[in-house]
Amino acid sequence: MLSFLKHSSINLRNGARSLSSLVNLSINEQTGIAKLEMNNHPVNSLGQKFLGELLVAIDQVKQEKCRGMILASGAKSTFAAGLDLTEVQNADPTAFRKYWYLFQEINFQLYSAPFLTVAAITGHSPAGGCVMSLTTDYRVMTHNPEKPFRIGLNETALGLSAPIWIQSLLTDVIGKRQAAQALLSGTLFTTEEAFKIGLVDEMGSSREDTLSKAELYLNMYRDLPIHALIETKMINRKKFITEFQSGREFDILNFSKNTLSAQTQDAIGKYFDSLKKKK
Ligand code: CO8
Repeated sequence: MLSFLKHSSINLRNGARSLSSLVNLSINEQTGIAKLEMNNHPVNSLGQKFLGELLVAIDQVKQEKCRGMILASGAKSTFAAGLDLTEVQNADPTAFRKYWYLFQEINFQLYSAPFLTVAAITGHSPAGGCVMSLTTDYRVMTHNPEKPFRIGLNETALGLSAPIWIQSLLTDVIGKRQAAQALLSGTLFTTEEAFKIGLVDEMGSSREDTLSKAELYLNMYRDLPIHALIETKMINRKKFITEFQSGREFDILNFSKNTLSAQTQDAIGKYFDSLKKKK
């Protein structure tokens, strides 16, 4: 067994109660709704330090026994840009396994959260950003007709293949046939397209409207007993969680091996260069 899985080398609490500048957590005492805002500017790339801080924040939402949480972004036009490619390029195998463990963990904690969750997707949400939004109970995405935001799993363009648990997250939301096609083509859907196929549940006309709709969704359940909601959600998610846990170690080894292969590293390098050349 991988040693960090056995001994959990990542101490979530670590004595920290105050949050960093990368993560802003506010809790409305009256409604019991937390808003976790990601502020790793410019694009909320999901680097290891940032993921660690998000985990501390989610743990705090649990400790405070919140009813619901909005996962939001403080970035101008991106929800989250996926893994930090500077930490994926030429990574050391041991370090990358820990990185992938952290990425699994953030998604696992969101998916199995003992509170309701909504993603307020106020900008682009490619790759790992899309994965994170898929773990929540509901997705609202800003419709920006002039310059449409996009969401999807574009990993084939980077030479990456989607692990089974990520494929399952997508399949559960948009159906098997549609998910298979989207994964093969690596399509990044506009908000309107994503809404049409059910990848997002609702569209917001602006950042404010998106956040307000996210809150309205959580408030819909205000008068229902939270224990019944959470138990229902857990029953619904149990099969996925069991399969995820039993395949977790294999996924770390396999995804790390594939990602660090010369072929994939080459594709990631070219993709990252093309991002920089865009300017
Ligand atoms: N990692 C590191 N740096 C990044 C990343 C990233 N993922 N994304 C963008 N940046 C950097 C850019 O290089 C740029 O840096 P600089 O200013 O120094 O040149 C800066 O952030 C701003 O980026 P843009 O100018 O591109 O900003 P835009 O607002 O024009 O576009 C986007 C924002 C749409 C988010 C765009 O940056 C983008 O497409 N980024 C890449 C997204 C991506 O493809 N990520 C893949 C990561 S791999 C991953 O998440 C694997 C998930 C799990 C596997 C699932 C299998 C299915």
